[in-house]
Amino acid sequence: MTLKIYFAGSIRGGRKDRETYAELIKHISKHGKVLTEHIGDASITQAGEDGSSDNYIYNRDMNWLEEADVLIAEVSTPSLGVGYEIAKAETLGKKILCLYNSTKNLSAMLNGNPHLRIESYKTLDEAFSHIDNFLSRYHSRKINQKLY
Ligand code: 6K6
Repeated sequence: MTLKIYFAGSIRGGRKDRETYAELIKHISKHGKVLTEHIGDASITQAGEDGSSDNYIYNRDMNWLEEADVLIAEVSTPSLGVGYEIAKAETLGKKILCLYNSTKNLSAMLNGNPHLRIESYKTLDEAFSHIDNFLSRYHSRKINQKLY
């Protein structure tokens, strides 16, 4: 069964980490289906407009979040939407990995939450290792669920 991954990254919170999101999404795609590949697109600006209404985006993204097996959020750039998605995913019982650049100061509301896996990185390779580690454990859990 293909793993479904919801990737969250800032849009209206600011797009300065957009290229990092694109690299992370490319790497995460080796593990399964990234439902939110567009988060890394250069065509999505901070205005975040593509003709879809905010209500359409909210409903679509919440459906994807429910469908997803795991959430991976890049949280270096503070974003209300990403914070909301993390809290929602926690309520839905999803496994959550939060990645942030080690030069940033993370909110205590994430850093202090024992239900989140939080990892900092200096290089993209370090971020990729955190992702591989997080998802490989999840793969084996899914396999066990299937067997028993
Ligand atoms: C769609 C296509 C191009 O532009 C859009 C419009 N904007 C959004 N599209 C998809 N997801 C969005 C959009 N705006 C916010 N989100 C969701 O909230 C994403 O899943 C991001 O993880 C998060 C970003 O929140 P803000 O508060 O930084 O915008």
